[in-house]
Order: sequence, then C-alpha cells, then structure tokens
Amino acid sequence: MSVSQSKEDDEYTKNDDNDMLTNLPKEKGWRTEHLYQYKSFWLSLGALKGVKRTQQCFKAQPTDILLATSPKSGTTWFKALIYAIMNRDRFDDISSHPLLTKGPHDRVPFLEAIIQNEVSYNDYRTSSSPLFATHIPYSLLPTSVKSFGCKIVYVFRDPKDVLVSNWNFMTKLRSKDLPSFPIEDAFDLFCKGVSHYGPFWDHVSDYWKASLENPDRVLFLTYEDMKKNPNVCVTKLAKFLDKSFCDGEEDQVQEIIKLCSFDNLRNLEVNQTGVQHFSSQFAIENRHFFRKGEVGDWRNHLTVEMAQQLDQITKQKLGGTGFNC
Ligand code: PAP
Repeated sequence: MSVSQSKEDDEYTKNDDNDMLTNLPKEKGWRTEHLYQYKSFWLSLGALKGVKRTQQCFKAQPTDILLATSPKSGTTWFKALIYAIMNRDRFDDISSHPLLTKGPHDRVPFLEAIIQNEVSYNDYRTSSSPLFATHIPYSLLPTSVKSFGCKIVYVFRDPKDVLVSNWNFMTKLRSKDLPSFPIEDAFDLFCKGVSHYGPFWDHVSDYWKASLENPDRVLFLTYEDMKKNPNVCVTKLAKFLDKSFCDGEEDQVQEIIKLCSFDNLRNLEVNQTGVQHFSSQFAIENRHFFRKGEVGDWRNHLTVEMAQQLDQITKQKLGGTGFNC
C-alpha cells in the first residue's frame, strides 16, 4: 500500500474543512502539495485536522504519558522503549513480547491520528494503556495536558540527520503527480522553518523550556545520547516514568535495549510487511520507519556548507536557551 497525497488533499478539501484553510499562509510541501501555517507551525492538511481535533476532544488524564517529537527524531524507537519499560512487569518473557507481533506505531498510537476515529480512540482509552505519541508543538497541546500534569518525554535529534531522514521518507511517500523534490529544495524549506510540524527549532525550544521549568513533568532526551549510552538513558527514562530498575535488574535493561534495537525491530515480519493506517485516507508501510538508524548519515547527503548553515541556525535559535545538545 502506498499513500496517495492527491487523494488525501481531495478528501479534505471536499469536506467542510475548506473553511479551516481560508487565510492560512501556505508553502510548498514535502509529501503533500502544500503545508499550511497554523499559529506559526507548518502542517499538512491531515495534521491540521488532527491538531484541531486533539485540541477540541482530548481530555488528558494525570496518568497519561506523551512521547513528543519533531518528525524523524526517533519516534518509532522511543515508542518501543517506552512501551517496553512501562509494561516490563507484564511481559517479562521477551520471546513472547507484544512488540514482536505488532509494531511500535500500533502499540503507541499518535494522539492526533487516533483521536480522529472515535471508536478506536475510545477503545484505546478504555484499555489500560495511557501511552500516546505526538508531533504536536508544545504551544498547541490541549491545556488539559499541562494542567493535569501528564508526563512528557521529548526526543531531540541533530537537525542535519532529521532533515536527511525526513527527505528520504517524504520522497518515498510523495505523490507521483507532484514534481520531484531534490534535497536542495528540502534544505531550503527546512532552513526557512517549512517542514512538517516545523520550524524544527521552535518545536525543540518550546519543549526544552518546558523541561527546564518542569523537570518532573517533561524529560528531554536525545537520539544521539540513546545511541551512545543506552544503559544510562534507558535507566533515566524508566526512573522518570516511575518504573525504575532496581539493583539486580541490569539484565532487564539489556533485554529492553536489545528488543528495541534498530536491527531487531527492523527485521521483524510485522515491521517488514505491516501497514499503519493513520486515518482512512492515509497509510504508511511500517518498513518506511526503518531506514538506517544511524547518527551522522547526513554526511552522505549534505554538503559541508549545508551542514554549517544548519549548525549556525541551531546555534542562533537555541544557543540563548541554555540548550547544549
Ligand atoms: P516518525 O517521527 O515519522 O514516526 P521516526 O521514527 O522519528 O519517524 O524516524 C525514523 C528514523 O528513526 C529513521 O532514521 P533514518 O532515516 O536516519 O534511518 C529510522 O531509521 C530511525 N529508527 C527507527 N527505529 C529505530 C531504532 N530502533 N533505533 C534507532 N533508530 C531507529
């Protein structure tokens, strides 16, 4: 199955969501024909609908846990890690772990996607799992998330790798009806802030500030640290989630790291052949969420000048916030 962007656009514009778009600034899209600017963030039509519905319908519970990311920052990986940590008492036999038969996106749904289907959302809500993922920027989250003190895990990834990962992903899913999308175009848009849920740096800085203001409620981690030091990061993550590992449970930490590793997850049947239906108009094959899973793949796609420009923007935009990742 592949995604038909024209179909996605047609479905939305056919409906009365048309009103929503009037007067919104628009720019060239990555996967879709356009991205729309809603309250300073750039969203596809589908995402815009998801954000609005989340704001209207999501009633957070104090026990909810949200994994928040800018797209391509490690969502799939951290979904698996958080799911495995939160359920470690229930599934101590790794050989029959639920992540072996359903992918991370099945086990931890995107809030803005699942909330669009009332039945699926209510089913999930009544199950014991309080885990959601979201790409929604901090300032656009429903107020109940903040007022009820849900825990938020935010994952940052080097924007150079985020750009490259996004570009690879979007070009695979981009409608054949749209013109080709060279990486130079993606780079220009990304630098201007025009990427899905971008500007990337505003997405990061809002969660970063929230993590400084409320360290018990917002944990800020990085893809690179998890790669370099998985023991330390998984232990920290588990502690934040009130699922601390005790002395003598080091093997469990290792098992979770191995279970959620790129090589292990990517090679599972479900992640090779399964499909995620994010909405009735939008589906993605699981295999597209597993490409290289490396730090520094940007070197194979960006020029030195492009990399320097991105580093410069990161310094400018995040430097003053005490951010030092
Ligand atoms: P999403 O935000 O659209 O859900 P997300 O999972 O954040 O996507 O991004 C996919 C990236 O994470 C891919 O990076 P790459 O393009 O640079 O390779 C993918 O390979 C990587 N990834 C997926 N699973 C893992 C994992 N278990 N460990 C490390 N990286 C992973």
